[in-house]
Amino acid sequence: MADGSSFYITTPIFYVNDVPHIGHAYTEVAADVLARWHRQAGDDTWMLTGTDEHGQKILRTATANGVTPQEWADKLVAEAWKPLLDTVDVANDDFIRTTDERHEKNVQLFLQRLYDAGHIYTGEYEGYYCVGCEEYKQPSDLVDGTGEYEGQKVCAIHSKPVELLNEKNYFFRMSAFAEQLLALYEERPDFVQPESARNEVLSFVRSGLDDLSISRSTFDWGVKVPWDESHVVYVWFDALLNYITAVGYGQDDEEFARRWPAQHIVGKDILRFHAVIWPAMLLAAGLDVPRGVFGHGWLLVGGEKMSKSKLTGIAPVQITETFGSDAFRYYFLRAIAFGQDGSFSWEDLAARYQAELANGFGNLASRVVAMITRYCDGVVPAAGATTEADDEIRAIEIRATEASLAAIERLAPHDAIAAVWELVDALNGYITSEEPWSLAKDPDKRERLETVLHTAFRGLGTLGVLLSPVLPVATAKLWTAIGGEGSVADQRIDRAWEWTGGERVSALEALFPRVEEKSE
Ligand code: ME8
Repeated sequence: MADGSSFYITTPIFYVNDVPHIGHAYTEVAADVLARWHRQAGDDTWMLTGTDEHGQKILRTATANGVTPQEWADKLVAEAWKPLLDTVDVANDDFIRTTDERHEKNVQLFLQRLYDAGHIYTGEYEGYYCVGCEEYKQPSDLVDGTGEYEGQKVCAIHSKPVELLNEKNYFFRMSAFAEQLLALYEERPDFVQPESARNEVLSFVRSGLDDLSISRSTFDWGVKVPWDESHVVYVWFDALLNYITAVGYGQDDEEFARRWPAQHIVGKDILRFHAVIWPAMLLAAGLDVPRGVFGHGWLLVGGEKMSKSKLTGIAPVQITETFGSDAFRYYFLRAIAFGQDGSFSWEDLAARYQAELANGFGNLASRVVAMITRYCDGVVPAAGATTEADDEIRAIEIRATEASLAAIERLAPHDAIAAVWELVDALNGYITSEEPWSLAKDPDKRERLETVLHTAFRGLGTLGVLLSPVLPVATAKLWTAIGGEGSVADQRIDRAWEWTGGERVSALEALFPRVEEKSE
């Protein structure tokens, strides 16, 4: 990090069968915060997100709504999935749709190459298929249904019955890559994170890999198999390829070499696709495997995964219209250790908003700007002789900068935010104990007052830079008020503590206003 090296990060591409809920927004925000941090550290950063539009699930939804799958996908992308990015302030560099020509044509190219190299054969398969997961299930993946599905076996994730399918399909000889995959997990212990995800993948591959059915012939909503147009490509095989078709695979070798391989951020529900099937596909094609696969936890409702199909989804705007997008971003990344499950609660969100954002960071910013306005006519004072307390603030600025970068490097945004919050708390404590309002009453203490305000002001600027990836809206307002140059999002985060500041402050509205006032 911080040496201009390439950093390519992706989210899953989301099914357009329905509108997004806060679980999808959580993935977007996590990837975006990591991308923004890397971008501000000077890395050649690229963030990709997008939509998964083929397959039976989308076809059925479109048919049930009386439109073609393409019409359905166009509508959902325009009305729901692209707007989600604005709702939670995601600064993605690209958005890929699996119906893009750049994608479809290079899925065919990839498949043809695998076919020509002998990795694909014709076979027959019978098994239980979950349309929700778009995946054949093993009997061990199924559980007993309840309620209307009493007496039937259902998918453990979707709680809906599976369908017995028997098809003559094309198969990818995935089993041939089991040894290479195990060697990869061994050689690169960070390839699959967190540890629990790595263990799950290891035991899955150790128990033996089957070949993978990669085409379907009972419906035609998908990319055509190039040598047999009566088949379409299996939706997952198609979807995984987005990560390379979006960065020039098959059409721009220079771009592809510049970006690939990627760090994938996915929910733990789709870990096997990313940590087993996808690297096997890449190995077969002679391409580099991903930089890594991180499986984050689920947002739970009543102890179960929040889901569209179970109608437990909360729309992201329900949160952002009251608390703002910064609070959404902060809350989910701070409250949930990345990699673990978390339960959302309005009480917890409101409490953290008030204590940490409004009283912690927002109030600090207002106080410092107000005191410089009041005691120094808005002109940032120079520092005089420093004390141990001032030096301690400087030491914490350095620590917060370094510790947060190190946390981002190990994909731990919750630790990065906690490291920065040490500075928020230290600055609040510093102001409380230095009491600038008392110093201001005594003309003999003018130099000390100016040193304290200078130190607090510099600390605030450092905080603005460090928090810009998480709180882009609030830090942009702060940056203007403290006379920072350019845009805060363009400031080098690895040098945040070196910030020497603007010359004047200007009015600063409350960064995190009281929620009651806003909703009135
Ligand atoms: O699986 N908590 O798409 P999808 C946290 N198209 N994250 C959640 C979540 C929850 N309750 N619910 C969903 C697909 N997610 C495929 C992916 S990639 C080549 C193809 C997030 O629309 C999480 O990131 O079902 C999960 O992996 C993703 O949404 C699944 O989205």
